[in-house]
Amino acid sequence: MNRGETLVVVPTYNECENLEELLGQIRLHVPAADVLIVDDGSPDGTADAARALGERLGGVDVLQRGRRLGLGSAYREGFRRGLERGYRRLVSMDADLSHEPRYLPALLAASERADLVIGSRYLHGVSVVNWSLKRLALSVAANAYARVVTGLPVRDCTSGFQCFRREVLEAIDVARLRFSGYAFLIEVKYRSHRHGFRLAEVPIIFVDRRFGVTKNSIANIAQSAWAVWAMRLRRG
Ligand SMILES: Nc1nc2c(ncn2[C@@H]2O[C@H](COP(=O)(O)OP(=O)(O)OP(=O)(O)O)[C@@H](O)[C@H]2O)c(=O)[nH]1
Ligand SMILES: [Mg+2]
Repeated sequence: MNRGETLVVVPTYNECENLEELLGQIRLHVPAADVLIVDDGSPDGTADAARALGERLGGVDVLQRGRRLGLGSAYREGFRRGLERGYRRLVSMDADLSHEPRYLPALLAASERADLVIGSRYLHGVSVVNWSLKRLALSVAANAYARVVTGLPVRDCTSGFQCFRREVLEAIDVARLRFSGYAFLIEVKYRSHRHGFRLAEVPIIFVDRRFGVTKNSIANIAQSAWAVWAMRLRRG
């Protein structure tokens, strides 16, 4: 992989405690990849920490926004910047190390044969560590529901660990995606599939966050429940 070819986009809100390990591991496993942190004015100083680590490691850019605008919006802006700068592959991943950077080489390798590669928790049974039974049941049920409603041929419809070829993001017109949270993650996959792109999954072991607090909410899940119907009925 050449420098300037792959950009890893990481949305952050109060992820200061996870940044050093995250950026160090990305550098270790995919030394040529650049990173874009999209921070929404985290009160814990995530953006400053990212800049300081970036000076040490190189290849780390910070897109700082004034206030919390949501995961979907962070990805829309991050992807737009990545496309403007000419990257051929754009990766989405969480900052809390649930998406371990050691899987990045497998994601990138699979993207030689697929247009959108998904790091999947549900490819071979369930590979999630440290979730309560309740949370696991909710995620499995939400995935089954999303799969049935949208007809998406993937096991993990809500995964945020993905590698897009730039053509996919150009074709689905990222700026026009409407949803946020989990619904956004389903929407990018759905629209990619509807455009006829090849989707592939690679297995990952998803580990619950050790540091920091969740930004997930019941409202996010509830919004996604109707959003999948909106996607299907719009047939976009
Ligand atoms: N820029 C930005 N990032 C966000 C926002 N909400 C969440 N994130 C980031 O999106 C990623 C996923 O959020 P998480 O809180 O880990 O969501 P989750 O994985 O469903 O839940 P837990 O891991 O249990 O906390 C993390 O890197 C967050 O910091 C937001 O409004 N703006
Ligand atoms: Mg998380």
